[in-house]
Amino acid sequence: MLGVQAYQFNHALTRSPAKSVIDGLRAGDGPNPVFSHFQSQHQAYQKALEDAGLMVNCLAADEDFPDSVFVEDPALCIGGSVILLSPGAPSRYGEAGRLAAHGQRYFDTLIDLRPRLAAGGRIDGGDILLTGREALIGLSVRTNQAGFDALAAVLQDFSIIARPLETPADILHFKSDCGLLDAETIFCTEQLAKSDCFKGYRVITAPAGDEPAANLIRVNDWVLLAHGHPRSAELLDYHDYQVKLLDISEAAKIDGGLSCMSLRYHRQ
Ligand code: CIR
Repeated sequence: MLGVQAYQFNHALTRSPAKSVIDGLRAGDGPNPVFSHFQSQHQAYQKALEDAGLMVNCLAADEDFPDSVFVEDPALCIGGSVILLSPGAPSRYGEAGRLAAHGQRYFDTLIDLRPRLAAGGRIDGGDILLTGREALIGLSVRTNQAGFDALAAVLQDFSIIARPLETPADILHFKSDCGLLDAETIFCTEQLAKSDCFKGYRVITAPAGDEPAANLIRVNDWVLLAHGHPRSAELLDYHDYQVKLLDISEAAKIDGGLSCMSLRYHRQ
């Protein structure tokens, strides 16, 4: 299907946070991120990807889109290909178009899903978990059935079966609450674990109170985990995963996590 494991990468694409990131979308009415702290946390995040063996290319900040630092949402990578999606939040509609300009430079192939979508079709990368066996896609406030259908058809060309799931209403993105640990294992919140969507996988459940830790990313030999969740870190250590902690408190203020700040991919 991919030729490598779903957590093996040699490249990543990121985008510097814009000053407008302080206006990023958020569910609550919490404080704005502090721009300078966001920048330094983003730099540490990129360094962790490099330390895990990836070549990281960082796009210039795009002030027109406060949430554009979250590059995972307007696109999906399969091997060295990128599929431009159609983000579900109105203020983010234009983000896929901004990525299109970079497609030829950083990826082997660019596929644009947008012309293939039925009217009103929307899908965010944050709702897509590639496991190496299949694509688990959470229908959510950002991803609808038309978005799912269009992507599922494209994934067939990569011999990937897409499975639709329901994202619980209080969760922004499906992957806000889960991450892949290895080909067989998923780390997730208790709420998702109970929903039965990971039938056939080994599931490790985040301790109660550690829900934000569920959005971890496995990158080659490393598991990147949000700082501030020592019980999750211990649990993963117990299961023999090599964990690196990253402070992403500024991204978290606008509902961002670890997965959404990069597109990780594998070029031959
Ligand atoms: C948004 O609401 O779109 C951003 N403030 C956060 C996006 C986080 N993306 C993700 O979890 N995949």
